[in-house]
Amino acid sequence: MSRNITEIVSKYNQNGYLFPLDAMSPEQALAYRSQFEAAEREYKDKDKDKDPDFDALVFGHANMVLPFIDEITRLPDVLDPVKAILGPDVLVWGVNLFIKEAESPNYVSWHQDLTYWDLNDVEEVTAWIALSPATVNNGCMRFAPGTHTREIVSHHDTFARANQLSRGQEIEVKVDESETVNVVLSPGQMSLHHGRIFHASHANRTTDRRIGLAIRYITPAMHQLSGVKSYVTLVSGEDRFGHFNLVPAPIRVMDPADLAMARQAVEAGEKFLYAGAGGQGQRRLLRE
Ligand SMILES: O=C(O)CCC(=O)C(=O)O
Repeated sequence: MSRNITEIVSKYNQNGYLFPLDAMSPEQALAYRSQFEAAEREYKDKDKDKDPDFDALVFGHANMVLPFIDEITRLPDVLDPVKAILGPDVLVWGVNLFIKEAESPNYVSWHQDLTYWDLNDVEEVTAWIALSPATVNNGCMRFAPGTHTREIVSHHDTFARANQLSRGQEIEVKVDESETVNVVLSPGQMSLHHGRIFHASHANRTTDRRIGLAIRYITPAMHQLSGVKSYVTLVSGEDRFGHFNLVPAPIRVMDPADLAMARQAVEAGEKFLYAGAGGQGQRRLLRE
């Protein structure tokens, strides 16, 4: 898709999403995937007992502990369309690595992102970058066009084991599947989506992993309604508000100082992400 900024903004505003956009070359995507999988081998499997938080840190704040993920959040081809939507001042509020293992039943139920994020406004956009192919068979995202114009609808928590969301939350509105679109992406391509769009994804029925990096960009004018100061990185322009804790780029892969900061970020997020969940949602990713 061409990089006509006016077209990007108008299509995004109309549908609540936009894809495919080129975030990087397929070769670069493969190289980032290899770097991530090397870090997984080194820290997740080997040191699981030493650092049981690997999954929680990497799932929610990979950009704070893995420099190559921070680098992706700052790539011009990723940031330019985001800035067209949000303006020149941009923070990264969170980075979720959504991995569906080969032949895994894990899925994502229909939801609206902003439901539990405790943010006061909708000046947010997610860039979802494919580090592997995202296909119908391996559980690419699906969007319900135009639903970003709706307010946040009721969700209920299911805590379903195979649901990859923090509370297994799903919307209580019937989604007409025939009117949804499959967000099929090649490695290196990305989609952009609005924080109120209805979206979901099926299980992975293939023999390879499906790896997507969901970067949550917000403007510095936003704030947490609860007063919690979340931990963010400034990736464009300036922060003239001071509503968040600004975190520097990580020093090296899984550096202890960065890990300590990322742990604080996880703890801050838990104050609102699991509010009202009766303790059920706490670090549930550790058991997946
Ligand atoms: O990766 C997926 O399948 C779902 C991602 C998602 O829900 C999101 O990025 O908001």
